[in-house]
Amino acid sequence: MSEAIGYELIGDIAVLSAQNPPVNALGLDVRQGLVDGMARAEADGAKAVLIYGEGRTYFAGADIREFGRPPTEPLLPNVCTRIESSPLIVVSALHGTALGGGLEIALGSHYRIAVPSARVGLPEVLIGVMPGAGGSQRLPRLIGVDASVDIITSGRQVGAKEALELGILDRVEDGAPRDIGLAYARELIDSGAERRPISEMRAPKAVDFDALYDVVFKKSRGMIAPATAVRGIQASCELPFVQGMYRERELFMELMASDQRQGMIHAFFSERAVGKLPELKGIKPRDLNAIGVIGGGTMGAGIATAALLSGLSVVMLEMSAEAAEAAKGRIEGNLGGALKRGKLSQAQFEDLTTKALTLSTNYEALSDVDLVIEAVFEDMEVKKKVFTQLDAVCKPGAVLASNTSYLDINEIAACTNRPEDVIGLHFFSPAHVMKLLEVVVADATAPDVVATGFMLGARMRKISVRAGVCDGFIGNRILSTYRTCADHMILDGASPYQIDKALTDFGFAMGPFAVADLAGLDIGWSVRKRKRAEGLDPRARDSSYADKLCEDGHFGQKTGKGYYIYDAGKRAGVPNPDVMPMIASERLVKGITAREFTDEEIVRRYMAAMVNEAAKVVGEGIARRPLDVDVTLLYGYGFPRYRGGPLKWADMVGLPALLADIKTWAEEDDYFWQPAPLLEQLVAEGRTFDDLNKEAAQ
Ligand code: 3H9
Repeated sequence: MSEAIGYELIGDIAVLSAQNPPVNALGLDVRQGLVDGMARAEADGAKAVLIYGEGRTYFAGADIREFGRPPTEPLLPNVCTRIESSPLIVVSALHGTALGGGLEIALGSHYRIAVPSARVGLPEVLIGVMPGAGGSQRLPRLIGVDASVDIITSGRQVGAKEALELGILDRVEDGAPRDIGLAYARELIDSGAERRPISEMRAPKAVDFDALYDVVFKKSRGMIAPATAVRGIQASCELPFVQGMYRERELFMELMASDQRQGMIHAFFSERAVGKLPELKGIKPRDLNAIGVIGGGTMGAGIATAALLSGLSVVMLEMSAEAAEAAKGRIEGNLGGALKRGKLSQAQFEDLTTKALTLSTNYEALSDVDLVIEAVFEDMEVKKKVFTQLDAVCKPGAVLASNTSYLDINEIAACTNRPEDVIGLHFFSPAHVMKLLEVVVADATAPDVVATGFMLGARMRKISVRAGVCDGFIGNRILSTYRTCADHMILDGASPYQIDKALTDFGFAMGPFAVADLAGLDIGWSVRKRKRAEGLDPRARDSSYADKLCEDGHFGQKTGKGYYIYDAGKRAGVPNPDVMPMIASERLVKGITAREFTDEEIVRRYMAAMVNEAAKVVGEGIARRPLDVDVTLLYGYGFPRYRGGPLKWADMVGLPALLADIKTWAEEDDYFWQPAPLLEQLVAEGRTFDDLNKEAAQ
């Protein structure tokens, strides 16, 4: 028998225990072990079989590292059928997360018991596929179509209590999974219970599946797996079980062959890989209990909120008592949201806002904190003043962090006597909601300071990405390039509205102009002014129509007007009629005759600009690996997850075609479209960005 499944015979109960850490994924050894274990139990004359998982969980699903390789027997659907068709009573005892193929093994069992903390689910759509081992056929037979559609198309995890109410579980009990499972199996044998194969249950009642498909398709914003899963559920109503299984397999294999599956699995592994940096191996982070936040605007208040929610105490420093009170109000507003959603109790809310949060207007209040994050005005001189004061008051070993989104951390560090303690921690607004944290490592930053940055991110449940120092780090540097590309297309004839539409159709959560309105047009304006003051390259195409909006006091959503006009209380706007005339007059001044753009050309140019800059970011070592760029864009910039990230997307469309486009466009503008040396190198060597990810993992 395979070592991944342990076997014991306890009286007349055979016990199969999964032993495949960390999550008992159903790889080949585990599948073979289950099949062998069932045969052995039957040969040993057992009356019942108990299946449970050793370690932290029951099976968390198929081994997704095997996806994309040729399937190897025994296939998971057959394993589930083998378990179900056994003449013995089969009980599964669940703990941890019984997900995907894991829940499908449990559904192949005749009875299911779980500990109260267990969660179950069929999250396959979140990695671009659908249940492929009978989940779409057995679950609807067990709990009906509506609940199955909800669980399968959302991929959500269902707590034990709800799973019991729905009928997915038969029993929920405290105790070790092995103990409660054995007791349940004993009770079933003693009471003369029968086998209870779900495949023999009556087919569920059908609904209007075409209408349901349309609803799910629309809701999934370009993701194909959820709607495809609806067709699988439909088969459970319309076909006998065995044919339904064939249909499920067919649909599953279609999704398995899709780029979306590749993209989503890349995203899954990349978001787990970003924190694994060889340079941090064995490095112990510094102690972290209390932090200081300087500046209580939207960003600072968001950071303070995230820190409080992660159990840190916070000293909020502001310029005046009124500003400090206003900051407290913002933090209370943010925490109020968590209170409303039931994530915090009233008592916890009181504790966080009174005991854990201290307001101050005096730098001395920061003398004892372990880490300070400044979130003051984005201006180098202002930042330097802040860091000079921090250097004077903070205790030795305190981490001094800037939340700057563009400025040079080396220059900031140089104004202190402890540059090794200085780091960039770039949060995204609203900082208590957005998952991304760029940990910006300056030349002198000590490794344990970097490790502390990653630890802070982990405590705040963020996805932290290491970035090097350059204008805008990983995310904003790439953003400013693809945004510039959009501005060029506007000068040449496209409209902001066509561009936003083309890109939301591509899958972005929002188009760049709607994003600019949300972030505040003053941000881009100040960056443009700074860059112009630093001196633009004479070959760079500059555009000024957006400045006009700002000069007129229109900063986007916060002033009710930007590229769009926003009615009070509404998040979606309608096109601002002043914008196109502003663009037209700039074209006139520049002597540009507007031309037509197709949506396809818009996407091709925008994406090529993004990929080209991303390749420069990787080539220069600002991002350690292509996957760091992908995760940054996925979590901070609304890049569609099902496309994996810009560099995964680039690999899938093919690097030679992208480079050829860039070279063609360089004939009209050889300054903007300078091919990234790394892109040229990969094309010349016939390699991909993913090859670089793999090399870095070795
Ligand atoms: C499926 O079942 C298809 C079937 O219907 C049909 C098939 C024919 N495979 O997330 P963590 C690794 S599709 C391989 O850090 P947590 C993970 O990469 C599958 N590896 O821990 C990490 O490795 P490392 C349906 C997996 O406690 C380590 O385990 N199931 C798998 O925060 C720890 O993971 C899913 O989609 C896997 N399936 O969260 C579940 N899962 O240490 C996907 C995890 O080297 N998994 N690993 O970085 C999850 O949602 C979370 O991992 C889980 C644990 C909730 C289980």
